[in-house]
Amino acid sequence: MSVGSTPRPPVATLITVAPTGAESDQAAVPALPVTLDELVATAIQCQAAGAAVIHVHIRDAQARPTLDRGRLTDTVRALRESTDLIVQLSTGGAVSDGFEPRLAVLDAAPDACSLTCGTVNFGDEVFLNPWPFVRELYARTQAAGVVPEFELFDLGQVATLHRLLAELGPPHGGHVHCDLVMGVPGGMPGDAATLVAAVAALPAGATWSATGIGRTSLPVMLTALAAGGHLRVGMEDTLSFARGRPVTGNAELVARAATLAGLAQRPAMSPEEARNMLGMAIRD
Ligand code: KMH
Ligand code: ZN
Repeated sequence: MSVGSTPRPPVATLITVAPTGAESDQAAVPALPVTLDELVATAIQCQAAGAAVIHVHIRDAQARPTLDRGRLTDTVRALRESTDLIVQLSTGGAVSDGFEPRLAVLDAAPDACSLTCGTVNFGDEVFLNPWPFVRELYARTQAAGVVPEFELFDLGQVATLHRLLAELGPPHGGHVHCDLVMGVPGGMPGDAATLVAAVAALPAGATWSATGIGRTSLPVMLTALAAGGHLRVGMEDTLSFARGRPVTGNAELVARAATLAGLAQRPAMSPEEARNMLGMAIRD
């Protein structure tokens, strides 16, 4: 039997950690990192466990989600001082955040940012991303030299990604990298058939990771590895490590992802390898 026509998957796996998010409350989830010190400590542990990118939401002094510019700038600086991780700020924020503060996230000069390509029901709420906002945010990433990660919650958003690229051209760095966010109540389901359909619709040459929310975390991770994709894990997306066993910290989610990637013969990528893949300059 010949395997000559089977395409080779990428050699290594990019692991992104999303440690905090905007939805969980530290009072209910004590292991959630909400202060800058907690976030930096988490980042150091997650890099050691195999992460190359950190997707960042921050909190205020009361541990509520915030897009405060000073805090975002301090966060980018602190993460750069303490780790080699690619710092990706969330422009999604919380569902209650307005468009202007979300656009202003770029003023904190991160390496990268998330860029969701359309509106999606989000549990009982709505995560608003109308076309004019998506277009404006993308144009600002190009002007600011920030590498966007296209967050795709459903297949319609893949069509919007194609429209963005057709109208405004390639992203800063020239490489398209996407994250399939699967299993959000209101978005695409976190299963193998949906992942395969979404990947088939992506622009040619794009790389992608996948994130399974809640109990879809493991099936999405295993499918993504099998399909040649990269991984995002973290307490933004998953609070249970296994049935009846809460996550004790982000590093154990990264460590599990790195173990599975290693078993798939696609070990975790270093931050420098990730920068190369994403078309980013190597940091001094
Ligand atoms: N917190 C969600 C409403 C992103 O970070 O870009 C949006 C979100 C996506 O988490
Ligand atoms: Zn996020």
